[in-house]
Amino acid sequence: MIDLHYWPTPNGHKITLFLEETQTPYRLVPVNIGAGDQFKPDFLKIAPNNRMPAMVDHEPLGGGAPVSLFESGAILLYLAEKTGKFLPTDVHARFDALQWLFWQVGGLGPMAGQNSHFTLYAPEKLPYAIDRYVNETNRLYGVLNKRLADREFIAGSYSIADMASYPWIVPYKAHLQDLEQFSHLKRWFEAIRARPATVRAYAKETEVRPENKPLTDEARKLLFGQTASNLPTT
Ligand SMILES: N[C@@H](CCC(=O)N[C@@H](CS)C(=O)NCC(=O)O)C(=O)O
Repeated sequence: MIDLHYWPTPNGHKITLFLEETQTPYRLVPVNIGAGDQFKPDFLKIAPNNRMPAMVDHEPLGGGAPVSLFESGAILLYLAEKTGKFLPTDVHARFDALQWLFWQVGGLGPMAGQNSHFTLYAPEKLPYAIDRYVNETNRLYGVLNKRLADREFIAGSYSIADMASYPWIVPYKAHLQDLEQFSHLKRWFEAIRARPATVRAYAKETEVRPENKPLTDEARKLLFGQTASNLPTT
């Protein structure tokens, strides 16, 4: 059985997308990041970066001790290797998919995340910061749109590269982006949204968070006031 330490955010959805596509049995362990669960000592043993998702596979291939992982890209790669699905084995196709997986975790995710921070959450609306991240998100949407001009999915067939990027396009309105300007991206987005596994993955949201309430002041402090002092020293 796999334990998925999860909260329904874009990075959390990446992993439920994979698990639902492959119908892999898993148990959701909620990590309420607005309540500070990411700082609990047991969670930090699995995820020293105090971010979810994290995963513990109690039945790794070949047996042995459980495999415990943090970072969504590492988790997707592990699951693809374990199941033999959604990542090609041919060296060219495999690294074609992996470079786009890394593009998402190093580019689209962090930039769109800062976009949301400055447009939605920052107490002051700072035009420089908003322009910087809205424009960078726009550029990245454009890169993905171009990539999808001559192929159905990012690496040809549906893969972990698509599962990593899709949840970061879902909030396109909040990112102040217009999908009509990105016709190939829009076609890809709608195709993934219609997959039964995508519908099941996004339905997991209400299992752990029946109501999506606005952030409280306490949650804001927890999420946006972090320094090294939030982490235990031992
Ligand atoms: N690079 C990480 C990013 C994970 C991440 O930023 N997770 C956020 C939610 S989307 C989180 O756990 N935030 C908790 C916090 O900020 O304390 C990954 O891809 O797994």
